[in-house]
Amino acid sequence: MVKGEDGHVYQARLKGKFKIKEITSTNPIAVGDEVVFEMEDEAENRTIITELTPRRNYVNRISPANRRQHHIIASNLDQSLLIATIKDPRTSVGFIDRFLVTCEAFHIPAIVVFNKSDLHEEYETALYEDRKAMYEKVGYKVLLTSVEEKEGLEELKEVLYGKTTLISGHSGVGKSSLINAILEGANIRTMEVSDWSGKGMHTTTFAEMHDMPEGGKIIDTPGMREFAIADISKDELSHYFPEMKLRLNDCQFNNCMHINEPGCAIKQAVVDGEIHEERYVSYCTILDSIEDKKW
Ligand SMILES: Nc1nc2c(ncn2[C@@H]2O[C@H](COP(=O)(O)OP(=O)(O)OP(=O)(O)O)[C@@H](O)[C@H]2O)c(=O)[nH]1
Ligand SMILES: [Mg+2]
Ligand SMILES: [Zn+2]
Repeated sequence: MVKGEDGHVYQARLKGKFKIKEITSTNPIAVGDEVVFEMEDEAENRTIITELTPRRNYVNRISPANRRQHHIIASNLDQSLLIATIKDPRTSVGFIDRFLVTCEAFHIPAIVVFNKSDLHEEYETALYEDRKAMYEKVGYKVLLTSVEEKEGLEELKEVLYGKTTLISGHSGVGKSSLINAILEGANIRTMEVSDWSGKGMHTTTFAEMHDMPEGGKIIDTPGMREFAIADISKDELSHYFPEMKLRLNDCQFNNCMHINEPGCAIKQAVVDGEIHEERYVSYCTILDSIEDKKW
């Protein structure tokens, strides 16, 4: 679907050449792309996309279907919001960090939103406070919301106002519910409460951009089970952890990978409690997962 400058929504298909041109991506056109299109069949509201305007930026990941290709999640973004939950489902720090690293690499400001605060009891509240402190310390904005109890929605609205925002996260964290709560009358399909099994079901099946009446665009996406980082090499990874980036010059070796080199300022900062251990574990896990193509 494309939206014209006239505000109308049209059915669109790609001109043949698009399908072969960009073979490294599973989707030649992503939500957020700006395109040129021509009317193909006015009566049936069908158009043809003839040109893709160069992307200002985008977020991608390794395609879950084909590890040799990447999948463009969305393009031309001002910011991205990761919707996480402490409970039902649980979002791991590893998942959050892989998403944040990707946003850093593409220079897209990221915000972490913890939804379903109404489910928090003592244990979850403590865990949330810990996560919040951990991410705020490295410079990320953290919000707490509940669609159920209408908590934090005004603050969320303020963050979204006037910007193009990607909303991502696991399936079932409440991405579509949050967007519905913010856009009166949006009526996006969400999971029936009775259907909630905690696993394997996706209610949103394709990415869709919604206009905010006050200005701004929100992109709802299908839940991701995994987030595998694409296009980042081992030696640049630490640059995408803000708390590591600012200490890189303090390592004894300028090619330090911060694993077992002597005089490593990063490991020292972990020992001193200045870098959160869980963030360092994420770094090591991601480093391990990157296949270096250089040799
Ligand atoms: N308790 C509670 N439940 C919520 C909250 N927000 C959403 N839910 C419920 O969580 C379930 C999943 O919500 P969705 O909005 O469909 O989740 P989604 O992230 O869009 O999921 P996908 O489209 O599959 O990626 C639904 O049953 C919602 O009613 C919340 O703040 N508190
Ligand atoms: Mg959804
Ligand atoms: Zn080091």
